Amino acid sequence: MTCNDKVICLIDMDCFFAQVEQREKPELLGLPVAVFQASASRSGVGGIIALSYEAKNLGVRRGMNQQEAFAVCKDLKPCVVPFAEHLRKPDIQKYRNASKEVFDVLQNFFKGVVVEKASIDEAFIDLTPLVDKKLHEDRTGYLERFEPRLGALDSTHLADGTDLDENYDRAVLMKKWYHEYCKMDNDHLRMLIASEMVDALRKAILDKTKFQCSAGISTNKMLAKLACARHKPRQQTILPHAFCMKILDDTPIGDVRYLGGLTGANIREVLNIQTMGELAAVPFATLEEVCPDKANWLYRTSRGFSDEPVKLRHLVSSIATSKQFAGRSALVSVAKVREWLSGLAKELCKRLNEDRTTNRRTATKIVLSFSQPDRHSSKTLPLNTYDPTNIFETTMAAFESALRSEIRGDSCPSITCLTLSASHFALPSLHEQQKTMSEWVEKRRLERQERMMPTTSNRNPDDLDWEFLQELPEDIRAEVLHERNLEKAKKLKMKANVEEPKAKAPEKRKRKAEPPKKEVISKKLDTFFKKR
Ligand code: DCP
Repeated sequence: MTCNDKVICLIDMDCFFAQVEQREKPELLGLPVAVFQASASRSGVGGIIALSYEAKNLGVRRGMNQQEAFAVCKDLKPCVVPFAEHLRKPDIQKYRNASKEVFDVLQNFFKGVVVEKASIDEAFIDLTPLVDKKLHEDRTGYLERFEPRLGALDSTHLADGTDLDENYDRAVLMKKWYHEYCKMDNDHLRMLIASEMVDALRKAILDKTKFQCSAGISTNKMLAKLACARHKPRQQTILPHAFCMKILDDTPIGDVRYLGGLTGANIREVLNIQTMGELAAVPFATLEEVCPDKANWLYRTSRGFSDEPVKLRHLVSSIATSKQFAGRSALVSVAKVREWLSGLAKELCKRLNEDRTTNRRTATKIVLSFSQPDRHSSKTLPLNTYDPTNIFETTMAAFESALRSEIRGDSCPSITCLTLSASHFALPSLHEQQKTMSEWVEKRRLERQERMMPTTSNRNPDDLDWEFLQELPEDIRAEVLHERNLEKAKKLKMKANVEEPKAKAPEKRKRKAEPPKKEVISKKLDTFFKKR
């Protein structure tokens, strides 16, 4: 049983949506803030989806409605997720944009590591290569240099099982661990090296986005997640593999990655156990009997082993819009389904277009899913256009076709959920890439020209538009600059020739040496597009 030689970190933003609201309205910083879901009900406000730690500490809980929340905390500051443009359903684009800011930092902070987007506010990072490089470069030097810095890791905790005790002293435990384990054992030292890196990363996230986060550092994703949850917010926790049984022993089965749902509930019920420690005590033969397809995985997981790699992923693999119609709000008429599906298609297209602009990719499949009280159905269709009318008509036809025998006039069977999900992204065709780039370059050029209009008279006509230049792809920029330098050199040479009595006619040379600036740029752009 190997695979505990990795160094994996989980970054989890603290009370993410609440932080986004607090950054937008700084007067809410340090106060109990609750983010409520928008709701189509009369009040327009649904349950709580995120809470600042001040609100959590006062006893407000996720899922509470307004009345329940204010009964617990009368000073609660409510924020409500806005409705989408085309539908009376919540629009979380603001939080997605904030998430992108965080992921931009995550992707660029370390060189040569794999970052996996796990959710809107969580990422796994495989730090193994960076940590091993540091360890093997100069182990002794690292330890000598590190010692005075131990105190600086003031938000780092060690999960050894005593870290949740009442008399837990973070600094004392860290110091003891450093002297008794890190100095002697590379498995522990690697965790320490990683914790310095993660500390720096968290500071960079705060610096660039103003958002606070927590982190877990361990030998696999499952343990990193458990570690992260132990000390929140604004903290990071190390869980060396040697201590993982001390943690797993008391960990409820449902707290473990992939065991929070039905699988975990079944295991608890069938084996009549509650914790990972109890699961580890179940003989393999029994696991094989009750859960043959997962026995091996359960056996290893309960002992803190997991091979699940950190996958290179920073883009979502599908984009979906969905709406639930619970209880009496279930849709029972074709007209209502049409209305909602049309709104969902518009909303989906808006997001797909944004995604195409940002990520330069196009979805090629769309799945229509709908739920009825007793069943769930879905239909996968090709996606050839981002036109909302076309998507609506295609998916509506699929819906009507699937329920053909049950639809009577305008009445249809009760629908409790409608979802449109686009996936199977492809990179744009070469032709499309060239078209988009040309359009973009032309648009930017016109914008710049417009902005420069009033001041053109003050400008040296030989000047390049530096702002515009900065936005060009790097290779074109280099070529344009090179061309400009050549021009300058020619001009200087020409000037020298004019001053020399034996120089040739300057007029003729001048015309040859000074091609109009725009021609030079567009020639280079043409070459660029041909190359692509
Ligand atoms: N979220 C949501 N609906 C839920 C759960 C979460 O819309 N049922 C949103 C709001 C959260 C964000 O996702 O801010 C991230 O969820 P987390 O579970 O990571 O919780 P928080 O970041 O809010 O808090 P914590 O600091 O405990 O991670």
